[in-house]
Amino acid sequence: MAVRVIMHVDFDYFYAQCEEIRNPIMRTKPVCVCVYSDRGGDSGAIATANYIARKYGVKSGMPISFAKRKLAGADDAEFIPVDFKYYSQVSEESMEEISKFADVFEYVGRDEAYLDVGARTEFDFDAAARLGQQIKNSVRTKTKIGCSIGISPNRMISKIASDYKKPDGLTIVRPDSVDSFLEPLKIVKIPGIGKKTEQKLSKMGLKTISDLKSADLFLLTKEFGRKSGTYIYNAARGVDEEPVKERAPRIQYSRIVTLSEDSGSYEFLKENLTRICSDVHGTVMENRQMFKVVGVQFVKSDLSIMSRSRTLKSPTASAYELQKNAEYLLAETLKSQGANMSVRRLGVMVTELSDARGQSDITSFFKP
Ligand code: DGT
Ligand code: CA
Ligand code: CA
Repeated sequence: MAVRVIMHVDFDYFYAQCEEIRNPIMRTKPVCVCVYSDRGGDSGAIATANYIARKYGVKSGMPISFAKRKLAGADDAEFIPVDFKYYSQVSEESMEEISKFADVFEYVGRDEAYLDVGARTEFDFDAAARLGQQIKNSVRTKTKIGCSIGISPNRMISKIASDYKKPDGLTIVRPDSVDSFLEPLKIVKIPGIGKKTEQKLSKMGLKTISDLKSADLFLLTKEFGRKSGTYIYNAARGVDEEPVKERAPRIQYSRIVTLSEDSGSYEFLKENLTRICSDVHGTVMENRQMFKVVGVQFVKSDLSIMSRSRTLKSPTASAYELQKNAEYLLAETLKSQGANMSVRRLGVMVTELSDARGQSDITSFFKP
């Protein structure tokens, strides 16, 4: 494959930085953005913290009470509840600006994106470095957001590079310095390699990417299966052929189907609703999102349209919550419409999306 120039942009301490932008006095203090659970008090977890709070040892996913203990010595520390709506606005505006600089723009989540910039930089890494700086400047001018950027011949290395020097980083890994960049890094820096895989590799005596290169493909596929083994083997060698795929930010997921017959029967509609919910939930999972609003849409026999929605107490990724709320909306609608409800098409949508990536430890706080 010909050389490519791929950029990964990641906003620094995103939610906490948004809070600093809204209220600049926060810039001088430790700031923790908290997801409070509905159990009250300090129960809940830290979504993220600014770099001042991180110096005290505060980390994403940490219980709030734990972070308060870490910050016991800082009486100016701020604990702010999450405001997903506001962060989404900041994200949308910033992403819109960034996307202007890409040949292909792939939105990944609220605070990150991949850009293929090969054509516009004529495959020149010096030009790409200047473009990276230009992007950082124009996002900062437009929304005040500071970000870190990694530039390399592929997605995997660029993702590692954007995290290499944070905050406000710009790291360029030219094709001829891929090996020297990767080799000293800890294996866990490879995207997709979690703590468990790291531990297993560590037991095999493999700690750095350089160590990992000594493991042959056969051993790795035996240990981790064909797919993961091959991925790990290639990753160690800086090989990743995955293209950047055009993808814009999503604001909702929905699916609507035409029923096998027009109907006003709760049982019949519920059966269909279950199937649609399961489809929508699958898409939400694939994209690793959570939702805060569930909606049900009806196209009636006379082709008039009706929709009802419910806002949940907190974002969730739960299939059960989706189903339960959709059923509630269906029952309510049938009740309010009485006998004259005849449905031709039925749909389910979820919106107010948020990123669920790397948040398995925190989703438990969203559940009763
Ligand atoms: P950094 O390291 O400067 O990029 O810091 P962040 O906070 O931007 O970290 P990143 O990129 O891993 O995550 C982006 C946003 O996603 C972050 O601002 C808040 C959210 N997030 C990250 N980890 C967690 C978590 O464990 N729980 C929750 N609720 N949100 C998280
Ligand atoms: Ca980030
Ligand atoms: Ca990120």
